[in-house]
Amino acid sequence: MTQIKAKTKNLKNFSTSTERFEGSNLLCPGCAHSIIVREVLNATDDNLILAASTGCLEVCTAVYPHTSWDASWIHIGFENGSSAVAGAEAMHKALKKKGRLKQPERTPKFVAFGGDGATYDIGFQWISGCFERGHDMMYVCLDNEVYANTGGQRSSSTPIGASATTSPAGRTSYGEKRNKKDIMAIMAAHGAPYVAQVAPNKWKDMVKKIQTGFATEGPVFINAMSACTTEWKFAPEDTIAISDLATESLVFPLYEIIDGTELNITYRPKNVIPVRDYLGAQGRFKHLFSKQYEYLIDEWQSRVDAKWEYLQRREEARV
Ligand SMILES: Cc1ncc(C[n+]2csc(CCOP(=O)(O)OP(=O)(O)O)c2C)c(N)n1
Ligand code: SF4
Repeated sequence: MTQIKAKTKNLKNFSTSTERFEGSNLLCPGCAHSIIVREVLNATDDNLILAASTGCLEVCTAVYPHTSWDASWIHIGFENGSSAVAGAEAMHKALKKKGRLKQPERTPKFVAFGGDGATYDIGFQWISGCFERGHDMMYVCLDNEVYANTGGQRSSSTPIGASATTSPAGRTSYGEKRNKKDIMAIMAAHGAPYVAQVAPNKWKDMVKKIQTGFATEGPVFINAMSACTTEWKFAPEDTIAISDLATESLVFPLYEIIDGTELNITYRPKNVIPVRDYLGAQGRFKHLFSKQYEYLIDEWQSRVDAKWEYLQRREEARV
């Protein structure tokens, strides 16, 4: 598990990088998936071997005979983008050992993308297997907290109180009943050399983490908050504003975990804003502002405060 200090690309290098996610796509205007993917791919000049699980990203960027991907790219099942990339990585290693590569010194970066449905739920056992076997790859979860592509069903990433099509809010329900699964803790528990949470509004933080991930030997997990204009119900032009509300309220804290233990908080808002502001900006939480369900907003705040306290203690304790 070798960690190499990453050389951070600056904005100028970044803006002049060859685009490998380009042209048109059918993602909704304002979809954060495309911003994240572009930032991930631009973070390296190395060759790329990519996979995408079924979901908005795959469906909207590879409508035969068109493609937005100017790199080696595969879509296989909803559940196993991770194993496709792990297979390519293993094959590359084997061919190198046999001396059958034309440019053995040029090892590509292996990256799999999946939504939270593909990651937290349906593809989880494949991802876990890849991490247990220690493949040299990066897995990026585009976490929009819902199965967006099939109509907005709840996933185990959907936060409590959100209205989703299979957990709708109404007179007898405040929407999703369970707390979001802590995928960061789960992936870190695999002993992965690098696990990090990123958000597209914090561009520098994100690129630094992606570059650290690319410079790390072994499996890397990135959980990327991906605001979804359609299912979170906000105006397409507000994607970055909503992302700002998420990171400034600490609903979506930015941190990394090295070798399964060392936790570093990478962004501390100067003025932490109330969780209420984040919830109030999205239609999926609209019902929480009714008399009947308002108590949940305080519960939300307490949960976010407790998690922040926990992260700070973990960071301080270095365990
Ligand atoms: C094994 C399997 N089950 C269900 C589906 C149907 N399906 C296609 S995309 C999708 C939802 C994808 O959700 P997510 O992974 O969260 O990505 P998003 O679309 O939100 O980006 C589902 C359920 C499928 N293709 N394969
Ligand atoms: S439904 Fe959401 S995740 Fe899917 S393309 Fe639209 S904004 Fe993006």
